[in-house]
Amino acid sequence: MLSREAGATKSGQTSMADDSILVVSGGVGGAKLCLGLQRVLPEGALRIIVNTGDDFTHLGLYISPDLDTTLYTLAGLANQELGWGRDDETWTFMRVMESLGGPTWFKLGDGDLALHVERTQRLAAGETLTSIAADVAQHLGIRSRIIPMSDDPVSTLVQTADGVLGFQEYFVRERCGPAVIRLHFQGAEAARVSVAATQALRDSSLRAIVIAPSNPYLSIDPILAVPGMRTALRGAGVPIIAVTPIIGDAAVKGPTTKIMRELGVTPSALSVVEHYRGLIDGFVLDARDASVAEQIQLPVQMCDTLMLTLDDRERVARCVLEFARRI
Ligand code: GDP
Ligand code: FO1
Repeated sequence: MLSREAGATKSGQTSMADDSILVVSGGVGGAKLCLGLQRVLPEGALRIIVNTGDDFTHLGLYISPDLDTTLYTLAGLANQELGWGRDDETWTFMRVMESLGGPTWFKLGDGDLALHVERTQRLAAGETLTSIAADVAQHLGIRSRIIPMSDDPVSTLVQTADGVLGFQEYFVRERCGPAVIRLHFQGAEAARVSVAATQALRDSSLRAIVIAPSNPYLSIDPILAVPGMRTALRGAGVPIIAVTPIIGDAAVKGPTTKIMRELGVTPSALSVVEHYRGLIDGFVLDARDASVAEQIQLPVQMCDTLMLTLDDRERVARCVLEFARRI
């Protein structure tokens, strides 16, 4: 069950998976694990509910960073160096924009631009983000299902001492500099869990839910803020496992521990467990943090969670699947 080694074969367009795994994910950290899972699972077995709280409109274009990081990563097109956007990118558009005195704080590569233009005009024509993501995934040859958390607008707002910032203003323009006082997921109260997410959670093939090693505050909380999402996750009746995004007292990348400190939370894997307590049934802890395993008071799987290489991503994926089978 659940692994390619267990007998599944590569096959055609439709899902051949008898068992499925659903990952709840943000951008770069989540996509690393998703790539590992996609590589070790049978085709079609991976479904991913992705954060859309980072989405915004820039230069008239609808930008969905976590969806696109997931799409590019699973298609093998991701820019590993930047952690966002496409590999082998060119930047003529940005250079010309700069020469015209236009805004350059948020960089759109020439190739990446095509996806934003295509999505923006399809949204304007009435298509849903879900259907566009599924279609783009198919065009990129991705066999996993990439599902936005909602088709309704949810925007993460960051309250800082200097005022409230839109997520990308905080993250990219201000480089996460201002101290976070509070996060607000604007629109979440009225948003509905996407139909595709609900279907994936009700699918009788579902065997486990994995909360990716994503930023709990910026990437996972917006997903959990959509009314009905927590109930749907718990209601799926399968083990929910979170993978630590923290090793020791540090994040592998990004502002996770800075934000934890600013919110008055001790940066540690234990704090991540507390954040998810009541939702999760088990926790994947980094082996370097073995000394805190006993304090977790939930089933724990230890492994080296650092994913630098493709082999690392597959190793962590196998570790998660083995844990899912065990609990
Ligand atoms: P973003 O939306 O692009 O910021 O990406 P995510 O929220 O999905 O991921 C950011 C989180 O991923 C950070 O807290 C990182 O510590 C974590 N992360 C990134 N790479 C790794 C890794 O190799 N191993 C582990 N355990 N966590 C990672
Ligand atoms: N991140 C940056 O740090 N600088 C950028 O100029 C930038 C552009 C960009 C364009 C498209 C896209 O999908 C993502 C982009 N990101 C950029 C990533 C950024 O949006 C964040 O990493 C995520 O929102 C956090 O998940």
